[in-house]
Amino acid sequence: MPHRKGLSWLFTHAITRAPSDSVANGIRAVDTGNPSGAAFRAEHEAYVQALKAAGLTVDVLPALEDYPDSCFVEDPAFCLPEGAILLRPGADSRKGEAGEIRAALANRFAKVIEIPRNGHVDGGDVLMLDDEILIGLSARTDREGAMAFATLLGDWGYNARVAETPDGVLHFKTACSTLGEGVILATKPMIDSGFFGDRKVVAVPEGEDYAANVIRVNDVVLVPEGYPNTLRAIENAGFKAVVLPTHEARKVDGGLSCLSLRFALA
Ligand code: CIR
Repeated sequence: MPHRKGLSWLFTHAITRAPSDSVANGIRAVDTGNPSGAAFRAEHEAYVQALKAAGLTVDVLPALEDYPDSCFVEDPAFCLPEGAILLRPGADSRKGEAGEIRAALANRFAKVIEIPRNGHVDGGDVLMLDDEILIGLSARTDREGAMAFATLLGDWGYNARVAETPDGVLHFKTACSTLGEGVILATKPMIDSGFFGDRKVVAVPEGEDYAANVIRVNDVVLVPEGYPNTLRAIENAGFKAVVLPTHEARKVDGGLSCLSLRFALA
């Protein structure tokens, strides 16, 4: 069942949150040094400007020092045209972030609900396509949470499918993205997984796995700086790219998708 053409890439609004100084304590799998709050805020400002240039109205929420990873607003919520869903992030230090973003969602959506039942889901594990929503199981998203979320999405009329995120990948979307118009960008292990069936997939070139996390926003694809081969592959597939610095976000395993909730309001 097709949901809606452009559901996964035609947007009018975004919600973001400025990075805190406490982001220096953000969670990371491998320590490559602490991000600087000030440098991260400068990168974040460029990100917000790029979303605005792509045509979005952007709400920038104030930094939350109590939550080091709270600028990664994609993880505690999920937005659809019908309403917003507060998720249950899987990392203990991030559990309170859903409550912190509720008011900002209520400002934009008439309907804001909590994911039912138990279990955990991080928004970074949820890949929205135009005709299907994939929920990746990971260290942050367990089967109980994924099934509860899939059931809720089904009740709202969406096709949802639960998939196994390959080992060693933080979030499902760390390793794949929608480029829009039915095309996916993905790392080799994700392609080999067979999740994407016969969809058109652009492969992330060897050694550039971090660049699998991009976002298509209206006419452009936002791509992290420093991955020339992925940039070329995206452009060769016919997409217009805008390159953005993500050096500070990367130190705490963050990418371009994690930094915003994007949605279309009528
Ligand atoms: C975390 O480990 O939760 C943060 N340091 C990074 C979150 C990145 N979010 C995402 O990929 N959706």
